[in-house]
Amino acid sequence: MQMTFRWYGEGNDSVSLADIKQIPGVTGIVWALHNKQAGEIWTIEEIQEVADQLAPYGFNMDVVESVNIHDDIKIGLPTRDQYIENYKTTLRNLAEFGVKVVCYNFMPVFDWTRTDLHHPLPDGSNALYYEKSIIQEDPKEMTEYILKSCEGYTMPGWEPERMARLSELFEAYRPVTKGKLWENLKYFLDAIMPTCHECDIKMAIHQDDPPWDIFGLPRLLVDSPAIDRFLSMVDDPYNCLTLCSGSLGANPGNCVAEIIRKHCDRIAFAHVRNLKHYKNGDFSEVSHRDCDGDVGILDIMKAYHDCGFKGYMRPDHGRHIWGEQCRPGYGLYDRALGIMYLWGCWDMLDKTEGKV
Ligand code: CS2
Ligand code: MN
Repeated sequence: MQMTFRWYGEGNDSVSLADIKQIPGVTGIVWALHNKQAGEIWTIEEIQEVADQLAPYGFNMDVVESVNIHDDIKIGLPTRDQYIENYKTTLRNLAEFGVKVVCYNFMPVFDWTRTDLHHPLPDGSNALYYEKSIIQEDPKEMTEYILKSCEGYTMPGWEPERMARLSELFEAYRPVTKGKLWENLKYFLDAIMPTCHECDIKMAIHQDDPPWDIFGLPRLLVDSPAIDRFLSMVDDPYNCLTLCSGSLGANPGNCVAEIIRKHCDRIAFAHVRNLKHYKNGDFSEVSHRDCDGDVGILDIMKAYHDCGFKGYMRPDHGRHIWGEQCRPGYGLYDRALGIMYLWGCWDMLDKTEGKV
């Protein structure tokens, strides 16, 4: 397993590379060009800038999260072919820098959705929270709340320019049934797989968060049967998963450890985070410690370890603790604690098996 840490880039993150360097065992930075709109080509010069920032710290840049997919590809418009060509060019440019995994998602309109970005927890910290009853018919109110609560940062998938066109976007997605969205995903992957082989880059889809339809929009990657369908639909070793325990785990019916054991060879990137369910369908993000939540962090780590997982891993969202001012879910402190917990599990499993 190779431990990584997500970083939003110089001037775009409260966490510095020097801070990350002091977290034990982190070898790679999960990065992206966050100023690029979906569909734009990432140029060699722009990628070089990030490479130059990481080099002094000895971090690799093997994992990108995310190269976002243009809505026209998800909707299946004739203009998608040009955006797919652009995507291939970006992959070729990334390959020049040794990038190995590209994380992406195929969610219509929104990326992850929460109703409260600073929900108080009993210990005095706060975390991302989803209150089911708030997600009703009209997404406007929730969108406005998210945009004003993100501490001045632009959150991927919630770009104000896109959000300003919300009704237009919903209108464009109207004819896109779940079946159609699957077809459009397959069309995209079939088109780019040869480039992935040529570039030795694995495409790693992130599950939908939360893993159910919201605001009448279809969502695909929601449970184990959907993951089976996805992997067999394009049965190619370069068609992989970013397996996100927190996204899948929002549905108590999903057993993340089982999915790992079934598909470990197709998991290129592991997001490990915990959350706590409430009876009414609400959920709260919590610390990475197994007993603080319900997703089964110990079973998950054991499953990765038993399968000899060699891919990339990162802690996912953290709580906001010790008064840290940061991007919602992406502070330094709780994610660093998360890493130490994940290493604790991993090292002990190594030890038990006589590997260290
Ligand atoms: C989120 C997402 O759960 C997560 O990892 O922070 O924003 C995720 O990065 C994207 O959905 C991946 O494309
Ligand atoms: Mn995730």
